[in-house]
Amino acid sequence: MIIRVFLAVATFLLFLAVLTDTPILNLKGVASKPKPKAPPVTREMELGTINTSVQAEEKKESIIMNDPAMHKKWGLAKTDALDAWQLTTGSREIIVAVVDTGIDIEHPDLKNNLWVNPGESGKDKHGRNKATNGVDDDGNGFIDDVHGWNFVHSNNYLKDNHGHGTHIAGIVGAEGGNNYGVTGVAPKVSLMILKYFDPQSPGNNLVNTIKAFDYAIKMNAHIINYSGGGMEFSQPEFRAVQRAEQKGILFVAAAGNERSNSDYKKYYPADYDLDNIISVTAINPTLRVLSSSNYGVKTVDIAAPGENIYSTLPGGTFGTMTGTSQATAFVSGVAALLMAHNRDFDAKAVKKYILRTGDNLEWLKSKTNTSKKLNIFRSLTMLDQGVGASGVVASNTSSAESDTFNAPTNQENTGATSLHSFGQALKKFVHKEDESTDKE
Ligand SMILES: [Ca+2]
Ligand SMILES: [Ca+2]
Ligand SMILES: [Ca+2]
Repeated sequence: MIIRVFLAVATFLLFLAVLTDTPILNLKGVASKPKPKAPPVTREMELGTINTSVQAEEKKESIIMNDPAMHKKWGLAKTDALDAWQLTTGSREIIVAVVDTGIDIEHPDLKNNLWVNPGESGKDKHGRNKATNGVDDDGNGFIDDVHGWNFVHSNNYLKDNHGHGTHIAGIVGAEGGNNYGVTGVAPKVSLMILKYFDPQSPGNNLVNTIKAFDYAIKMNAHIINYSGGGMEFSQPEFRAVQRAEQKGILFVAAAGNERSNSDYKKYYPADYDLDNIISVTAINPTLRVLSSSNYGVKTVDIAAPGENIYSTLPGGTFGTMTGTSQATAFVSGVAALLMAHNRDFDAKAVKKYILRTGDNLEWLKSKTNTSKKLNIFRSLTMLDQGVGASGVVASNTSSAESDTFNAPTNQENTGATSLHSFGQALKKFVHKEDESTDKE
């Protein structure tokens, strides 16, 4: 009998608690409530935990994030923290399929980075907008699928009434340089929105998940970001991810928030034995794997920031969330930058670069198969310096950036070049703004 706890319901309630100031619900308690009967095979949302102090902080900082003056600081933060963006800020040509709870398509920090289906945009022969003419103009089986598809309700209404999908999309690719809000890891990108879960219509979301993967494959996504999962192997899901592999599509998957060792308790799709999958666990500001995150020296590939991550939320707002979902989105953003930087890269090449250029951390040896945490700048810099995917530096390459290349691979020493530092810089800035706002 396949039983899968549906964490998304619990996290949705938590999200409501954030919005309504209701007392915090115990995630563990909610998630472990006995079910009246075995639920259908589902995929969980890997949101992880939110605590009350973070919620209070979130509300306060949401206001600050909407401050029109903050873009000045953001410019500084970008210069100091993400040197990687001097190499590339991404490209609208790179498509990341965000298979999640939908998105706030009107969010000012996301709307310009939505994927636009070329076959469902522009005018039809009657002069009508193809996006709204009620016709499947590109004949792909989906009517007016201009930014993606809602597989829960089989329509193009992508509204996110959970919050998770909007948050993930913003981490991957909130618009950079628009003097507003936050910046995704890939400031320029095309976000294909594939809604597989709706808390108001929970059903067999594994079926929706697989349909969403096949849409991404059919419509030429370069990267699939998936923050859900479950403990049971699904042959149809495995085959769908395999179809993505055969097409060179990278599949970035959350390691899961089960607090378990995935080497012994597998978590899917992250742990399918396929070469295009990157399994991501989450670390906190001290670079330690979150106690809620799955780990595994055989199964989990890399660690990325996943605690109190700032990103977009529905209603044009911003806030923090925690979990391997968030870490996964960081990796998808970096993959998008890598693909923008080298259009010849397929899933395997991108995977090799990301996994081999991270920062080594002693304590990750027992948590991941690479012992590494994500480092966007290093991966792009090594790419520029002719480092093969084998990790060997081409002998004829040298540049002004060699210092960066030779920087110690030890953690805290990655300075302003790491994503972690970027997050820290952001946090510092927000708190600074916070203080000055209080004084006024
Ligand atoms: Ca269509
Ligand atoms: Ca149409
Ligand atoms: Ca922005």
